[in-house]
Amino acid sequence: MRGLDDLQLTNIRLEVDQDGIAAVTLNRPAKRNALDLATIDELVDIFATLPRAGIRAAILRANGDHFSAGLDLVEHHQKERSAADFMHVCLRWHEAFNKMEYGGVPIIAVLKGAVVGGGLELASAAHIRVAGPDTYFGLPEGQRGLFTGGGATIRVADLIGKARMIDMMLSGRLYRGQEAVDVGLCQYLVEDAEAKAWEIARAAAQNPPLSNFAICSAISHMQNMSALDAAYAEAVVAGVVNTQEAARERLASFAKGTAAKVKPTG
Ligand code: 1HE
Repeated sequence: MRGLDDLQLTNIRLEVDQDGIAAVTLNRPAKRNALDLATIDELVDIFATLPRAGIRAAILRANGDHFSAGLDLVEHHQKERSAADFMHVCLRWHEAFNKMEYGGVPIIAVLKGAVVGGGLELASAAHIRVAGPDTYFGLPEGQRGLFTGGGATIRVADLIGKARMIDMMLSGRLYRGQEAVDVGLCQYLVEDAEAKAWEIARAAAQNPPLSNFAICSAISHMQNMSALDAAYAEAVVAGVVNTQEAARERLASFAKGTAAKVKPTG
């Protein structure tokens, strides 16, 4: 099985720190981190590998002033793709983003500048979105004569509801600031998004990996099920997770009164 050291990366940088937290950095700032097929291939490889490499959490960040300008429009234009060609491109995007959403490793996205089109589709496959003050969100597909192909109809509609998504696509409406938080495009709006994302990742990395695996895969799977099947699956997952050794140790500590209490600080 291929490991992190076997990955061939050009458009994305990957670093792992001593706590097992991976920093995944989009690294095409001259092209505003537009997502060409090579970048999508690298995302597939990275997010297929992280879960089995013992990674505790991942930060998804970008070099330059913008998180991502979405689909590489120049590549798409130059390749003169057929409908079948582009369908296969989209399937590859889905492969990458599904590996992120269902992989079981917590992914925290650090957002700045443009988070538009496919860039928003990428951000919405992360589990937590942290935005800096200059972040803005858009779905300019309509203006470009395009349609979303990287899962926005599922994930962005899930975050903000279909009426807002349709408005963004028809009118070109951009969201930023507190309004972006209020509608659900991001959960945090902070001065230093990078620092906040690391703080969240370090907190998440303290949880037992099996708990994080369930949180970062089971909830998404269960949303695709009927309530009856989801309740069944939840019971099965809880059966496995809630009887793990790490849970026994933590509950023993709680029973002794030595575990941290759940109370607001400050
Ligand atoms: C690109 C792309 C791109 C920039 N594909 N090359 N996405 C969009 O419609 C957004 C298109 N981009 C923009 O509106 C602007 O570039 C930004 C607001 C993001 C940034 O503006 P700015 O002034 O900082 O940069 P720039 O001068 O526009 O671009 C710098 C370079 O990046 C330039 O290349 P250069 O070789 O001439 O220097 C641009 O061509 C290049 N660049 N964005 C390719 N997107 C699965 S379906 C998903 C459908 C979608 O994602 S639709 C949304 C597409």
